[in-house]
Amino acid sequence: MLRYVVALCLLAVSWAQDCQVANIQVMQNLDRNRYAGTWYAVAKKDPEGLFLLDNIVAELKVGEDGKMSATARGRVVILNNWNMCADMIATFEDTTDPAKFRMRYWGVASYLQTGDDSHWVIDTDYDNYAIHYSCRVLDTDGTCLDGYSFIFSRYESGLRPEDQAIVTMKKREICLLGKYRRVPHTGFCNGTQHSEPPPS
Ligand code: DAO
Repeated sequence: MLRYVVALCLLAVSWAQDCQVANIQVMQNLDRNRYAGTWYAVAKKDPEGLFLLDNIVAELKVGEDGKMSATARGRVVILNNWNMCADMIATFEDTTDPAKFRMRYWGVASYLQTGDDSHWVIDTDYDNYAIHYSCRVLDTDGTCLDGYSFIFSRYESGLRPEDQAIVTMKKREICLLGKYRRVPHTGFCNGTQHSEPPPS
């Protein structure tokens, strides 16, 4: 029996490291009610044509029908140099895997980005960290050609030192180690809508 467990673990590790999107391991038995709540993005691997820059906070909710939805806010630059806080809304469509969703999103203002991306929960302990992953474009070899990933924390100040090792391990497993930038929280998007018009 032990032999089979070890073999399965080895298989899982090798799958996790071949960078095939289809083999990426996601959170087992995700409990969406525990995943819900406020998450601060503390690191981000950007997609091509990045959108949300920093001060990114997401509020996830589970409705009475069990469906997940979210609002998110973050600093964006539009029209080349107009700094503003984008208020975004997202709805999630379930799939056969409880940790894999389709996420449709749009801005409260019509000039903000809209999209329909995957939203995979790679890992979370619910109370401290969550690792999100989305591949937008698959390469012909099955790896991800364009995608993005957020490292979320329940704390604006960042990850607890004790969570760093597991997050680093997961970044490696999804082949994104070294691809993230820190997401600062400066208070730019706190309070009511904040925007700075482009210099004239
Ligand atoms: O910022 O470059 C980018 C792409 C991400 C766009 C996603 C916006 C909607 C955010 C909802 C997050 C819910 C967890």
